Amino acid sequence: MAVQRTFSILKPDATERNLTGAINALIEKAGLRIVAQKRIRMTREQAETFYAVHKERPFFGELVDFMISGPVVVQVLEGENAVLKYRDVMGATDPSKAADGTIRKLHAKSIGENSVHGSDAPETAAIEIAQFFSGNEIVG
Ligand code: RTP
Ligand code: MG
Repeated sequence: MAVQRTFSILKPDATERNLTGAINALIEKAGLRIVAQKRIRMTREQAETFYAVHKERPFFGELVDFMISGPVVVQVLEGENAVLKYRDVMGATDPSKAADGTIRKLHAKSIGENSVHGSDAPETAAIEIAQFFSGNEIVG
């Protein structure tokens, strides 16, 4: 399996509780390398574009409001099988269903305020990375 990249967001509920270091430690312990990282405040337009796939879902408005409610940390993670590996480290969307030791089991507040985002496929990872980083900001 070749080295792969995935896109990650530490969501506002994580920055609000000062959990970015604790979450980064879990990411690094899993063998993923943080090859780009910045703390930003997403605009409404950025959040709506990012989650456009969910725009017909009942939780879309709430999700966008949450994602712009505070700072987020956007990241590029690199490693073997990074997309699926990070999904495993994150745990299930609903923290009550997440496996022990996962980021969401340990830290998520609810199905909506669930601390992290990770790309669901290599193709979406490439699109999401390009939305937030230029090539020279990623140092592998
Ligand atoms: P993500 O995209 O953030 O990595 O999370 P995911 O793949 O595990 O979940 P997805 O189905 O893509 O949903 C995106 C985000 O929408 C919020 N959500 N709220 N209230 C609800 O029922 C509900 N369902 C989803 C979560 O913040 C979820 O991560
Ligand atoms: Mg998703």
